[in-house]
Amino acid sequence: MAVCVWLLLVLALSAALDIGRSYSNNSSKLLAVLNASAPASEVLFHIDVWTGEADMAGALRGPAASNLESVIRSEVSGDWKRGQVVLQLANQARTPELKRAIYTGLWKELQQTKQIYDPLKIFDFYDQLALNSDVPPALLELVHRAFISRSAQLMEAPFHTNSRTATFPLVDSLLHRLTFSALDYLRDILEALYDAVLALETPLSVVERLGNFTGSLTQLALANLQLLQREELTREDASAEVLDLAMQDNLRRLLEQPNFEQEVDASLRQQIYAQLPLDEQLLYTARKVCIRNVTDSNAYIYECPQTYLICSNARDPKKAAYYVQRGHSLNDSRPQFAFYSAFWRNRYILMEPSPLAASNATNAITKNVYSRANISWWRVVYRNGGVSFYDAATENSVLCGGDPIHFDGLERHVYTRKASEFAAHRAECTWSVEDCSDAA
Ligand SMILES: *[C@@H]1O[C@H](CO)[C@@H](O)[C@H](O)[C@H]1NC(C)=O
Ligand SMILES: *[C@@H]1O[C@H](CO)[C@@H](O)[C@H](O)[C@H]1NC(C)=O
Ligand SMILES: *[C@@H]1O[C@H](CO)[C@@H](O)[C@H](O)[C@H]1NC(C)=O
Ligand SMILES: *[C@@H]1O[C@H](CO)[C@@H](O)[C@H](O)[C@H]1NC(C)=O
Ligand SMILES: *[C@@H]1O[C@H](CO)[C@@H](O)[C@H](O)[C@H]1NC(C)=O
Ligand SMILES: *[C@@H]1O[C@H](CO)[C@@H](O)[C@H](O)[C@H]1NC(C)=O
Ligand SMILES: *[C@@H]1O[C@H](CO)[C@@H](O)[C@H](O)[C@H]1NC(C)=O
Ligand SMILES: CC(=O)N[C@H]1CO[C@H](CO)[C@@H](O)[C@@H]1O
Repeated sequence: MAVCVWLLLVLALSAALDIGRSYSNNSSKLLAVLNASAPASEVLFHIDVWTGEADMAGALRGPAASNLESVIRSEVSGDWKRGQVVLQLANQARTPELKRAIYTGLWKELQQTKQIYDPLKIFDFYDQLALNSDVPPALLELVHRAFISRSAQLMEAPFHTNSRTATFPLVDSLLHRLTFSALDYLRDILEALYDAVLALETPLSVVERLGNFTGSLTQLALANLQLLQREELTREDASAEVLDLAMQDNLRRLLEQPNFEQEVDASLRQQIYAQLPLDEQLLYTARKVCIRNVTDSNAYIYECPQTYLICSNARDPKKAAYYVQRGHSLNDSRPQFAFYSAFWRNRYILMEPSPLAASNATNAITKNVYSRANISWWRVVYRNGGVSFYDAATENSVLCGGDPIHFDGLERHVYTRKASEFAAHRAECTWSVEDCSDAA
């Protein structure tokens, strides 16, 4: 893009320009130009910002001609901070044309400094520029693009390391700075970032590295969702399942943050939940759920026919629907859930402590799951094909059912096993969650 602008500027500047208050510099060449005392003195500026022909043209015109570009150059003199002064000085320019010429010349000069590699510097400049009137939209766009691409470049670094413990303070501070800005900036940066890293690294590695990013919960939510939408990740191939699991790990780590619900807005949260397996999703989104046997669609858990124990019973949404209460463990903030039924006189599914869980006994069960008025928290673990429920207090017991040996007539009791024996009793201890929000 070669913009060659000849400006014949008549600077009709009044003698008294009210400057010098906001910056204490009185030896500014630019200021001297802008402060030209003679009213209607003609100052010829040749600006050829993109091709750098200015100097030559200026030289041809002789030393008498003022060359805005070289004035700005001497003003900036390789120091990014001096750009601030020029920005302020630009406000003193009497004509919009001159202002625009100064902004454009300034950007050209700033690009010569080493600081141009620092996206935060560009961002600050962009912010300040955007506050001014008369900035050419094309220039703003250019600075914006420079900011986006430098940011993306910086953020690439963590994706090209094998270490999962390396830290990237510059990336952290960039993300921190971005928390004060519209999410659109981050969206643009992520797009450029993923273009680059997905060309060089495997999708799995990109997902894993993103899992180690530190940023605000909203930023991380956005970054994961945006990565999920990439075509590179939706390809069906052998690694698809591994990739899904890694992605779900990332999302779960976000859900485990106690502030997730307060910090991340509802629409973003819904998009995150939607990426989880259905059983898991419902625990976050449904008002009421039913819990049933994965393979037997006529075995739902609720109060037994004759006792206050919990049984596997025939399908009956009215009886099986439990309100989901969501909480976070005090220990480590991970999500935990309680199941409460209005139908069963406002009782919860409660597990009493099991002495078995701490003992040496193997292959033993405890019937310690009741319908009780006290709240009882469960930790839910998601595994292929279903979910498992552990007592949140100790995580030493897991909810199981379905073995007729432990039934008692009409009472098809559920029971708990030692958590360490889950693998040996997978089918007995894996459940399915259904949406029963509409159950009366
Ligand atoms: C410029 O500023 C310095 C110190 O701030 C002062 O001593 C000097 O007189 C000033 N010069 C003019 C021309 O105002
Ligand atoms: C600006 O113009 C005024 C009046 O002509 C003059 O006194 C002052 O020294 C000028 N300042 C600069 C920095 O040239
Ligand atoms: C990076 O992620 C992995 C996998 O979740 C985790 O084990 C590791 O602790 C994380 N490293 C840091 C520095 O957070
Ligand atoms: C549990 O096992 C340990 C060693 O395996 C043994 O020393 C201990 O006596 C056992 N406790 C019970 C209650 O059987
Ligand atoms: C139920 O909660 C009440 C009040 O918090 C408490 O006093 C009681 O011991 C609890 N009962 C059980 C079985 O945990
Ligand atoms: C929670 O913390 C307490 C006290 O530090 C500890 O005894 C208990 O085992 C922890 N529970 C879990 C599930 O980690
Ligand atoms: C589900 O039903 C099957 C078949 O009856 C049984 O083997 C299994 O233990 C049951 N699982 C649960 C969690 O109830
Ligand atoms: C902040 C700044 O640029 N100050 C300069 C103002 O001009 C004096 C000379 O008058 C310089 O020495 C300062 O560096």
